[in-house]
This record gives sequence, C-alpha cells and structure tokens, in this order.
Amino acid sequence: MIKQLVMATNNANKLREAREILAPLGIEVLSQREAGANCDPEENGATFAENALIKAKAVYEAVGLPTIADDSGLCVDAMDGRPGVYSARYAPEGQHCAKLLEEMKDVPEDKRGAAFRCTIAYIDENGYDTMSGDCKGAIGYEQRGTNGFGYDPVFMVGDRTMAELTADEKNKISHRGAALRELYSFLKERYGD
Ligand code: ITT
Repeated sequence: MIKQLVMATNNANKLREAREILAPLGIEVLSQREAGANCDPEENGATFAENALIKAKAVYEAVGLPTIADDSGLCVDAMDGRPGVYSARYAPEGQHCAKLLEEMKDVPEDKRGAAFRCTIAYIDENGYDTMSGDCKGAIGYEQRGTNGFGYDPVFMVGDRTMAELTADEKNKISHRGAALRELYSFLKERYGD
C-alpha cells in the first residue's frame, strides 16, 4: 500500500480534510509545497474529472511522487446544476454563500435540493484514474455554523448546515470522504494491504 501522497491543491481546507480522512487509513498527505511544487494550472476543463486531472498531472510532473487532486463543487437543482465546475469562480472571495442565497431567494422549499460533488484524480508511475463522491442536501435560507469552508454554511443536511457539523461528522458523509474512500479501495486493489 502507498504510505504517502502529495495533494495538488492551493486550498488549505481540502488538504486538512484529506489528511483527516486518510491518516486513519495509514496514508500521509503532503502538501504540494512540502513536496517542492508550486503549481496553479488553469482549470479549463469542462468536468470535475478533467480539472482534477489537470491539477494532478501538473504536480506529478513537478515532483514525481504519487499525487492526488480534488476538483469539487456545488450543483443546485433549481439552477440546472450550477455553479458546478464554476463553484470557485461563482462569486468574489467570501461572497459565495450570500450570492447563492440571493439567487435562491424565491425558490420554494421542495425545489431547494442540491449536491456537493467531488472527483479525485490519482496519478503515479503506473498511470492515472479518477474516483467520485456525492453528498445530497438542500440550500438553506441563511448562513449558519462556522466549521468547514466554502458553501458549507448554506448546505443543509437534515436540520443542520454542513458548517454546523463537526469535522468527523462532515467527513463521514461528505463528497470528499466518499471519493477518498473510493481512492483507498482502488489503491488496495492495485497495491494490496
Ligand atoms: P484547488 O483547485 O487549488 O484545489 P479550489 O478551492 O480552487 O482549490 P475547486 O476549483 O475544486 O477548488 O473549487 C471548489 C469550489 O467548491 C470552491 O468554491 C469550494 O469552496 C467549493 N467546495 C468544494 N468542496 C466543498 C466543501 O466540502 N464544502 C463547501 N464548499 C466546497
């Protein structure tokens, strides 16, 4: 089994969550900076998988160690799946939740469904693959909670927002948790225990 991976991301929250999820499985996650890479490639793919591969390949080419990248976002039913792959670019820093609540203000309760989606790209000397995970929920009416990051304060799972869950609670149900557990199964299949 692989004991160490590099994560191709500039998002400290993604890195933290990947560490929380993979450390108990015996895999250490190095940041791209710790591995000696300083990449921020243009994410011009049309899908989460394409963008995840763009990021993973850039860092793998720089460091030559097993590398993962995460491309993720929020797909809102009433917005035809937007912002989707454009989730990071949907609004200026710090204004994503407020803009989404404004855009959703006239949408009735039963049409507020949404899903977080995450695709992880993995690459090493034997090639690359991608794994995905989903987390279904709904868009709330106000921002609540201070945990997590990004759209978590407006994403309802049951009667709490994702930002009101503890890190452990989030990681058990999150799109990222699901995709990283898929990755672990894939690595076990490829490399054994
Ligand atoms: P890297 O590309 O460097 O990894 P990024 O933050 O730009 O970092 P993405 O391009 O994948 O990452 O954009 C993801 C967007 O979706 C961004 O706006 C996040 O805030 C949001 N997002 C992803 N996962 C999330 C989560 O678990 N909770 C809340 N928001 C999330």
